Amino acid sequence: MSPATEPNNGERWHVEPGDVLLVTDIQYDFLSGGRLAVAGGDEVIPALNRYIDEFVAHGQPVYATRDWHPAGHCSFHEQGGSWPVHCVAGTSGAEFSSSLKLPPDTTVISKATLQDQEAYSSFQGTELGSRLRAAGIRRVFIGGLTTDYCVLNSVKDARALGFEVFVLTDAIRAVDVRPGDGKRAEEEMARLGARFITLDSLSP
Ligand code: VGL
Ligand code: ZN
Repeated sequence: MSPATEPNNGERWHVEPGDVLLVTDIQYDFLSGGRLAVAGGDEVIPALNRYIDEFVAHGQPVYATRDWHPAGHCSFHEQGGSWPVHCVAGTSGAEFSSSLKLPPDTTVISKATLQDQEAYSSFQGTELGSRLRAAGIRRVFIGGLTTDYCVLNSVKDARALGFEVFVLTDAIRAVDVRPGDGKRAEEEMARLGARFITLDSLSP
């Protein structure tokens, strides 16, 4: 890891008013046995559950995004896209993992819902940005799947919208279609001003 993506730089962090936790795409199709299984994807769930506990304990909101494609979405191989069929709205593969302990008042954001448009960012074509603004959010803490697609593109948009961004290094995994994609995504997020944190540096 290059210095900029080294977690924490010795800094501690804690949850404050104005913070949101953005849990990205913890859906069966991205997990082991799924149609677009991400290596190590399941490993982020226990970490995310601990982040969730921390945000709930501080009364701060949790948002969960889901890839939510129509059948025949343009991103599928059959349509000339890059991916196997995955996360088709309403199917079991698109459901959140039952191991993920989302609070009852979680706000769910569905993305990439239009047939002819790929949308890796959770902000693209959704109400996420306006909802976070309306809720007075200043800092976005993002974890989940996948580092090199949804997390990267969501971080880009969050930074462009003026949010501070913290990437949960111990709760993300990459698809790595090309080896090193995840690492390069982390470097790009660092260039954009995102900071990298882990549970280890949570203030006691
Ligand atoms: C994603 C691959 C295909 C993502 C979505 O949300 O990261 N990756 N579709
Ligand atoms: Zn997708």
